[in-house]
Amino acid sequence: MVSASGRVSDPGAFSKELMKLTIASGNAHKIREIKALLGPDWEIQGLVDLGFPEDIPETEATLEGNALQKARYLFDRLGEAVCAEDTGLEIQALGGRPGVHSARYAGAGKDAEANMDLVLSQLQGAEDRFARFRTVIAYIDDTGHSHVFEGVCEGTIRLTRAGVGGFGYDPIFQPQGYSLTFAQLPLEEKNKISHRARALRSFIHFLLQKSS
Ligand code: ITT
Repeated sequence: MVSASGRVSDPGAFSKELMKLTIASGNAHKIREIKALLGPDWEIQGLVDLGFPEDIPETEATLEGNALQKARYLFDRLGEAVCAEDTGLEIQALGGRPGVHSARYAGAGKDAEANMDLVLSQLQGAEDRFARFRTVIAYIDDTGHSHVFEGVCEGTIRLTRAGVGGFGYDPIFQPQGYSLTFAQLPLEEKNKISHRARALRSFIHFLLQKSS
């Protein structure tokens, strides 16, 4: 059951000292979405909050591999439980691309606008516009064991951009069952159905079972 705010964790489900999450991500948009999904009772720290100085390598060939790589890298430096997530936009007509290359699809140093331009040009004239976002969360617990959680959101790639909210590919992605893009939907709406929300929900469910 998804709450009206899209929150993934019931207030009171955890004891206060367990409501902490360290995330190996320097992406402020992701951290903002995760904070909104968990609510104000959680203490969330991203790389910026930690003052973490380095870029964490992402050199694996899969979302799972990259999420585990990022989480393990931070765990090895902090020695405490951490998580990381890797997300990709998988477009059917492009054989699953950009996928694991979503962040730098148009080349190193290019931004979300260039990435969307490339996708739209590659899909010019394409009838099949099916796509899905896939998020993989990797969690390394305090004993060093790893756990992986996945969330998927299906939809289509629009012919042109619409909306100014969200980030990344949101202006061109229309989730199934909606007539608006993620960039047109309020964050609470995206958070009810997004790939990230779904992965986070199964992760939080796992933490809840572990703590009971
Ligand atoms: P971290 O590795 O520091 O977490 P990142 O930006 O490098 O941040 P990813 O490797 O997961 O993140 O890159 C995925 C790219 O996919 C990201 O840069 C966005 O452009 C895009 N993306 C991720 N989540 C998205 C979402 O919810 N909506 C739209 N685009 C998204």
